[in-house]
Amino acid sequence: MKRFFLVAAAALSVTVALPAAAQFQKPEDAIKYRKAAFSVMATHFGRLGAMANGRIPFDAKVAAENADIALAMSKLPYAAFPEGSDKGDTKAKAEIWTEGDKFRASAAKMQEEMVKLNAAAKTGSVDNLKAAFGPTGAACKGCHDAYRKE
Ligand code: ASC
Repeated sequence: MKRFFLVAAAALSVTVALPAAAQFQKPEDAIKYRKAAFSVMATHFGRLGAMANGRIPFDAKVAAENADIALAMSKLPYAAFPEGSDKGDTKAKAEIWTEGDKFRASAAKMQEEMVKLNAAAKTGSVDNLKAAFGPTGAACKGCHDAYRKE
């Protein structure tokens, strides 16, 4: 039994360590996956924005919950840009693959801002949330302007 678990654990670690492209059977699977992650991120980021902008009342617990989901989603999309996934139902620009380092830096910037936004949301202060929301949105926009087609 112990041996079974060791083998299962080893198999799992191999799966996790596979390169991003190998995790998707087809380019359209990667496209669907990254769009889903961005969509969930946008939904929960948007709820934080509604609180930051006073469109809905600030609630510290709700802010923390939304910030956790947005943060978790921010980590997911970038394993889902394998070569060949520039074609199909996607607005991804070719530059994602021709200037990969810049693209990844732009993604990392958003992820850093999302960590700060998460921390801000958890202070329980709407002013902290407001201060962190703008830079995070700017990081989203920076990547969209450079790497997303209209
Ligand atoms: C959002 C959302 C984005 C970003 C971006 C910021 O709420 O869904 O993609 O903010 O529009 O400019």
